[in-house]
Amino acid sequence: MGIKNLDWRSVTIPRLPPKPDLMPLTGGYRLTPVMQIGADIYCDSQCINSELERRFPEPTLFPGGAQGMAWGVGRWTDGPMFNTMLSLVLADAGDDMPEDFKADRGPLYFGPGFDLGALQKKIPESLVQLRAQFGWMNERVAERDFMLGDDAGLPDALCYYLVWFIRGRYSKGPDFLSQFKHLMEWEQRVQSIGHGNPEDMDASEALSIAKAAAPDNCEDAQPDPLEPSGLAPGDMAAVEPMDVNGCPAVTGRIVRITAHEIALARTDEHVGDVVVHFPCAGYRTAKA
Ligand SMILES: N[C@@H](CCC(=O)N[C@@H](CS)C(=O)NCC(=O)O)C(=O)O
Repeated sequence: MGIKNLDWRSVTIPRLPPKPDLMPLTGGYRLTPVMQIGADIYCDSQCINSELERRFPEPTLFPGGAQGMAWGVGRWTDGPMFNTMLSLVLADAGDDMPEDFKADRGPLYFGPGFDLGALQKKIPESLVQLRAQFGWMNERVAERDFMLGDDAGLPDALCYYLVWFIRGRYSKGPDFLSQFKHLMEWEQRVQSIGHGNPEDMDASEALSIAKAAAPDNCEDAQPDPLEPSGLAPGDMAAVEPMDVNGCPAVTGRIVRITAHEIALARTDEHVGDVVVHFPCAGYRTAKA
């Protein structure tokens, strides 16, 4: 939002399920963040960023024409690196974590056999892994202002949230980060971009907006003969995130399916007809 200097409204959702005002919009997807534009709901920051770039192309998230591999940075920062960060942060918080938070996030990220003691033994290992990977980011900005050059882009947003997370959520975060001099200078530059122009909004207003709007039913969407799953617009499908455990699949009628996006039409008594959009990378789709 900051890179594109957008005006937007911010609805704070609960940290823990049930998330009763989110479920009517997403049909069961519980992760944070979710973007709503009218009756179109975009799940996962990958899908959100892609839609923002499509609707608001300038300034681009891909300065220098870097689209393509830049998306792959997200499968690293949002995948294995985020997981190692969580392992460190949960282990470090230990018994200071509220019980309900521990009981939710532990199995969500580490499966039903989640064992806090085992994560605590792995703290040095996690730090070794993170030192190497933050080291890569640090090198990348040693001689340039942003990850792609003179202007901020998607990889800056993807890397920044990990720096923000470890600084604020790991008790020794500021000390740990102090070894990455260039990254800390870059952190300041990213912070000064800001978040565009957010304004708070009540969840109830977001639901009313969805109810009053008509979703993009993607009427121009064509079946894709190369679609590996054989699914096509009109089929019922169920979509679930692959990086976490125990998240219910969202079911709906496919209105668009491409190499990068799957969009499902659903109806809910609180919000009427909506279309829920997911990225393909990192999400599993099955016929329903
Ligand atoms: N791949 C997702 C990951 C989202 C994610 O893991 N978000 C965390 C918050 S940082 C989350 O949803 N935690 C559980 C929750 O909020 O219920 C994305 O990029 O949007």
